[in-house]
Amino acid sequence: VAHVLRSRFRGCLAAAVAGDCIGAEFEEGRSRPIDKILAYVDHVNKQRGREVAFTDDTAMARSVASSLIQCKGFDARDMATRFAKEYKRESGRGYGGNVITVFYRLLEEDLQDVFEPSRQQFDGRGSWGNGGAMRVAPVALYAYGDVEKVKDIAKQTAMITHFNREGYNGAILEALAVHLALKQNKDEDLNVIKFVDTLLEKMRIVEGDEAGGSQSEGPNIGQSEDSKTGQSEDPEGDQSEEEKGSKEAAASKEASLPNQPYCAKLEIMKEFLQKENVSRQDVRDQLGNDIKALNSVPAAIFSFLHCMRSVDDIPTDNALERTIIYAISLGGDTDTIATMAGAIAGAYYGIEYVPPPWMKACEGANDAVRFADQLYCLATGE
Ligand code: 8NA
Ligand code: MG
Ligand code: MG
Ligand code: MG
Repeated sequence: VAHVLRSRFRGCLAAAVAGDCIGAEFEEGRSRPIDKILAYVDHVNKQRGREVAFTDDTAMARSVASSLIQCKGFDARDMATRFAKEYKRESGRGYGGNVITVFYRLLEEDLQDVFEPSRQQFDGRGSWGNGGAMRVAPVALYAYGDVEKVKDIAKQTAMITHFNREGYNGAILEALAVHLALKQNKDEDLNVIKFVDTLLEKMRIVEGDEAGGSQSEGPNIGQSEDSKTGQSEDPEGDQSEEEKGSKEAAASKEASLPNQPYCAKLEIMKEFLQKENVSRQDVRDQLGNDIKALNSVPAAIFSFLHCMRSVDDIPTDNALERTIIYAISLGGDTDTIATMAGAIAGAYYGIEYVPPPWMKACEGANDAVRFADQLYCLATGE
């Protein structure tokens, strides 16, 4: 069992890298004809020596992973500094247009509060871009044993650059999807509807907790994750099971309200998964495919679930490969949707499903395996 889990940790980070590297070729394009994508994948498979470069998605995921590993937990200032220094070192990785102003401020020597630059983005609204979600997979690995910790660290890692509720909630949803994929028993067929229902149940609480609530409180600055593991700080710790139940029921009634936008998209996803045929145009129109977290995390999760079965115009038996190709074929923010879909698929299928030519061609794929092994040690104590 242990080697299976290790393989899934590796698969998660390696497939995330592959999705970014291969997806980057098609970024910003309108929907691409599937033949073009298949031809490009063919070309990648035949690469000899020359690497396919990763972009901001992987650059930032590497900082998330190395910070968690070096600090043996979440340390906001350490992670923020890694993001900013990495940007300074290689600024040409295709970063989002506004996040770079956060990086410059994070490099200021007299900065007191690492969340302050992010909080000030867009006149205090914070960024709703998918930059928090695209890099979150290592968090799901590190916090493997504890779903509350997955949510908490996912939110805080995102908030370093993405203070808008849609920005960090997208990171929470992506982290939960990776977490759930890791936990699936592969001896049983994965029930795609149940998978979405589980995410819905969790996101109703995430989005319900905050409905109408202030988002200006922010996380506990400078507090290391280790120093606040006390159960007493669990916000639901003093509630009875009954109270929790009624809270869930109330939240469930509100699921389709516009202040629970991720739940609304998960409901649409369920409808799509129950249909025999769903066109890519429907996915683009209703789930989205752009740089907003809300318009890309759902598309990534859908790509994974949709590609459990064969897809007519993608002639491969490898479901992980199919997932990444399908994610790219949705067009729009292709590298980011493919990296997020890849992380989920890799966490489910394991490293054996990542095509060896991709491991060879994609820059940083072998580093991803090393990060995964270190996170595996931290998460399991092995
Ligand atoms: P970000 O935080 O700079 O956000 C990206 C963009 O979203 C900003 O430049 C704004 O135009 C817009 N935006 C975000 N929040 C708001 C708001 N509250 N009000 C108005 N506009 C807003 O960057 P990020 O880290 O979220 O990165 C997101 C994407 O950018 C990733 O896909 C990444 O790969 C990169 N990127 C995307 C493309 C593309 O697909 N078009 C191209 C190059 C780079
Ligand atoms: Mg990118
Ligand atoms: Mg790019
Ligand atoms: Mg992108």
